[in-house]
Amino acid sequence: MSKIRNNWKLEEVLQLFEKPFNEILSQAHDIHIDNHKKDMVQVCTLLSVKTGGCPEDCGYCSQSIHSDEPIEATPLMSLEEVREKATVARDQGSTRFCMGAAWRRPSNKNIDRVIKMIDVVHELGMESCVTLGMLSEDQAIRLSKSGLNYYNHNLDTSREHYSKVISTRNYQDRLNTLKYVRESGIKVCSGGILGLGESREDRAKLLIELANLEQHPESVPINMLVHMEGTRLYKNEKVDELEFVRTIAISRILMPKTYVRLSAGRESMADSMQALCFYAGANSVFYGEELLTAPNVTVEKDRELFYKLGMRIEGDEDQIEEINKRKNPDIEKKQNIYNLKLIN
Ligand code: SAM
Ligand code: DTB
Ligand code: SF4
Repeated sequence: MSKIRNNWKLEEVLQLFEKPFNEILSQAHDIHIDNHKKDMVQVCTLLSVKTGGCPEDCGYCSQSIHSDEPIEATPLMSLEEVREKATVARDQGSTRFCMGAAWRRPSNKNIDRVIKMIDVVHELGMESCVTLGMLSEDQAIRLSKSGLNYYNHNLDTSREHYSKVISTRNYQDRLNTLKYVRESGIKVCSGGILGLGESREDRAKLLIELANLEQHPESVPINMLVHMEGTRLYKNEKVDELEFVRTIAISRILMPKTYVRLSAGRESMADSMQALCFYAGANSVFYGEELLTAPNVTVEKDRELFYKLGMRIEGDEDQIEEINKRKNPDIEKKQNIYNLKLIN
């Protein structure tokens, strides 16, 4: 079993980045299969329960009022609509449901309303995750008491690069919320985005921030920047695909037991690139047609990809049926497999 460390140094992580591609991939893969079930992927569906109108100025986000083409602001979604969307996600095989709100920080009244939404997700038998911006210590405790499983709060990039991306809050604000979440007993989901104009050193520093937390986040989403029109970073250069895969591999090496989530940006990734990411240790994805405001890969396409790669969805009972059908995969049956849940 791999040793869990919290004392990574910049030089050693930069050395990992310098290693030959195949070497770093096989090192990450070995750690992955030592610590996780092989060929399993966790799927998590996202829902934006309060979209747009956010006062923060994150340079990548279409929901910020500072964007040149800000997305229309909506009020907080009704409980009934959340129930409807969560039911669809559950029926498609999702085991975790993550609700996002475009807030700098939630009001206590809104925390009450989100807690009711969390109850609905649990009634449907899924794990819950929310991402609501900065929290106070009290709010984290209240969410924890509601039984919330995960809180998503990304560090996004290195401490040094942060102010080039966001000026309305600082790194310490982010770390404080992560601390309240951890202390309250909620599991931590925190990761970053590649493509924010950061250097390789910034990528290494982001991973070190996460891996050197007292306890590793249970979940680390690695997002590829989705270039949203009107945002300050819209015209940013694309990140080299192999550099992205390498970053996934190094996340796996630094945090052996964590779920590493291949997050935003999959819609524009080839199957081969996603396959490399899974080999390098990614074992979680966002599942369903939509992220928060941007499109995601369709469920049919994902099922087809998992089938081609021999991967199974964690907690999805239909996978047994899928494996049986796989033993005799003629085209018609394949079609049924990919549409399995959709035709129900
Ligand atoms: N407002 C809350 C916050 O910022 O913590 C929660 C919602 S926010 C949209 C959640 C995360 O989505 C951000 O921290 C960022 O990492 C990611 N994200 C937002 N826009 C993105 C984009 N265009 N491309 C990739 N990731 C993005
Ligand atoms: C995370 O790391 N990525 C998700 C989730 N956490 C909340 C959000 C991705 C957003 C992509 C752009 C959009 O949909 O607006
Ligand atoms: Fe607001 Fe979150 Fe978007 Fe930043 S990433 S502008 S905090 S919704």
